[in-house]
Amino acid sequence: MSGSVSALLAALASGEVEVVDLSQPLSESTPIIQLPPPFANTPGLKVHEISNYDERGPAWAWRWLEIGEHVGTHFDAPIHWITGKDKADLGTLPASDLIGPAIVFDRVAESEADPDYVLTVDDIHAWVAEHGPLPEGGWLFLRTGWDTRANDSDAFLNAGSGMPQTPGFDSECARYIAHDTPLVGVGVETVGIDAGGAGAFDPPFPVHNYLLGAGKYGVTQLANLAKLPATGALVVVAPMKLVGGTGSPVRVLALVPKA
Ligand code: 23J
Ligand code: MN
Repeated sequence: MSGSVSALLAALASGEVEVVDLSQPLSESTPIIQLPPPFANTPGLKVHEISNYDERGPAWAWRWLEIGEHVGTHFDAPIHWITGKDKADLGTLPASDLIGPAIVFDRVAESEADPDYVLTVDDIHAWVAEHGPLPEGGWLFLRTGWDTRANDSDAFLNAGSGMPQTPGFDSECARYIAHDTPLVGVGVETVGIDAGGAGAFDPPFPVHNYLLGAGKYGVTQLANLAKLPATGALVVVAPMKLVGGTGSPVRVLALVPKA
């Protein structure tokens, strides 16, 4: 229906629909995941100047970037994990998967009380009983309040005990979302789509294992989920179209109807 896009544009122009930026600022101090030995770790962002309106380029400024694929608010493609190695990368995934309905689980209080809090299949059933069925092609966002820690790497990674303690999903919930729901992806506020302790889950890193193995997607380090309703927002998830890419920084935008 040609009128539906016009209606959306009118709602954006009038402020009835608001654009909410769900990406964190990306800088050289953006927290990055720290895997334990013997695993290799990713570099964060390093910005190099090419010219800055100077003798290297009198009328222009430009820079080049040194960065890992999995830094800051970023996208996990199916080929990031061995279970998804024959599935899509950033250059091949269908763009239609990158726009869809967003649903939000608010677990701020639970995560504050227990940094190892994990969402379960029962929680999904309870959410469905309250809000209705999980949407086809939808993105499930887990709001934990972790975005308030994003400027403090120690608090964000929360590994003071030796093991990272950050909230996420339990293994059965990850398997359920991957295999038994019409969702295409999950988004979290933490450094990775798996809980901090998920290296010790069965299987290890179950969200990576099941979700990416099912050809679905993950997004990390989201901000501003507090501005989204439980249902009713539309989300645009835009990673780089990087040939062979396992992930990339991503701009995530939500269109939210004013209450
Ligand atoms: C590699 C291994 C384990 C994890 C990760 C990467 C990520 O969190 C990531 O950014 O994909 S948990
Ligand atoms: Mn990643």
